[in-house]
Amino acid sequence: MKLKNIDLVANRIKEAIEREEQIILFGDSDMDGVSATVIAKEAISNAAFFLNKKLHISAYFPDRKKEGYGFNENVLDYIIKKYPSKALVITLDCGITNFEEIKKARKKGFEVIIIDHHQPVVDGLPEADIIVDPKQEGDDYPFKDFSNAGLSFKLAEELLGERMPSLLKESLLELTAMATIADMMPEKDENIDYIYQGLSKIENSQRPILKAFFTIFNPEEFNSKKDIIYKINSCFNVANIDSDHVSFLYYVLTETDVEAAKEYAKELLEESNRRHLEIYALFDDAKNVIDSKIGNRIIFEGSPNWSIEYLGAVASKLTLLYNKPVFIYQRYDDFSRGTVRLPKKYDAVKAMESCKQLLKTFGGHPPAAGFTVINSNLDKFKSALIAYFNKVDSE
Ligand SMILES: [Mn+2]
Repeated sequence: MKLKNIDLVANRIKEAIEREEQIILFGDSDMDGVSATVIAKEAISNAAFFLNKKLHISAYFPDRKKEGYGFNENVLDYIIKKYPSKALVITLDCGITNFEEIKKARKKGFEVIIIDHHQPVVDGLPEADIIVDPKQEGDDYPFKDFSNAGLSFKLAEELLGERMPSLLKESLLELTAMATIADMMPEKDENIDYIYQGLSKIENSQRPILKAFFTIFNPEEFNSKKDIIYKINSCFNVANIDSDHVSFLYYVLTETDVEAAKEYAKELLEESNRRHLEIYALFDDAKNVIDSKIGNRIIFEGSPNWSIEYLGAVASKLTLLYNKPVFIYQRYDDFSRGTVRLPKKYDAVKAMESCKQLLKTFGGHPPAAGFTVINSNLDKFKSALIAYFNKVDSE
């Protein structure tokens, strides 16, 4: 059994390679999105090598701080300008909720493939040419909880089959394992295999940046190999995107020079330590505010000073501490951008769907999601959420 449409995507990519068409990968800018993009890029490059064709491929990412999540209008305009003669666009770890942008891309003559593991919204699917999403209607594949890197690995298998070189397979599985852990996907079924296989020899990785981290860290300071992976993932948790929409993490993961990779590893570790201090400071600040209103049904707080960059990590810690739904946001002049973490029994996507008319954008997974809301709707949004959670609890 196969994921719905994965064979169609592989065939379309092979055709694009044969015809030497321009392929554009568009990944989300977190560890899973970038890993999914790197895996797709390396698998497609290999397929082109077997077909003895010159490959035209490039990869872009959204600037989460400036543009928000996903395949946004800004980046689309950039692509339209840069590729006037059109291309095959493949979105990874995003796209399934980008109705307008995908419509526009196709109107401009681009072909669009979505490979996304996020939950489609109830209204249906965007008008893409091909969609792979295990959570879409009609996908009977029994396992649903792949990371997007896992979906890219499935694509690699479909593209290369028996011809996938074993070293490439090992290397792609390492990224799949790390992204599965980073995206907090449930460790069951195929995810267990990916993690087991991916981590089994990761300390001797062929990927210079991974090897570099294992050289820097003293294994005695960690309880397990998995703890080292958590640490490396926290170092990879940088969303720096340059003005050409290329992600720093993408450079890092694809760096082939061993010395350059060592420098990257040191730089990332320093940056990660600095970020941890920021997260603790913000967490303390949020805790003070929340403790002054301890009877509240949900945690719904924001501030102009709470950087969206750190809010995901802070929200996770707050949910653990208070065991309540957490909606925290950075407030800008006209709108606020926030992050959501919920205790296990709730679903963030459903919660926001219940009042989506108040929101500019929202998306994510049941336990973790994000939103953008006009400031004049903040109070209404909060009331609607409280009503939603009261209703769910009474059912
Ligand atoms: Mn993801």
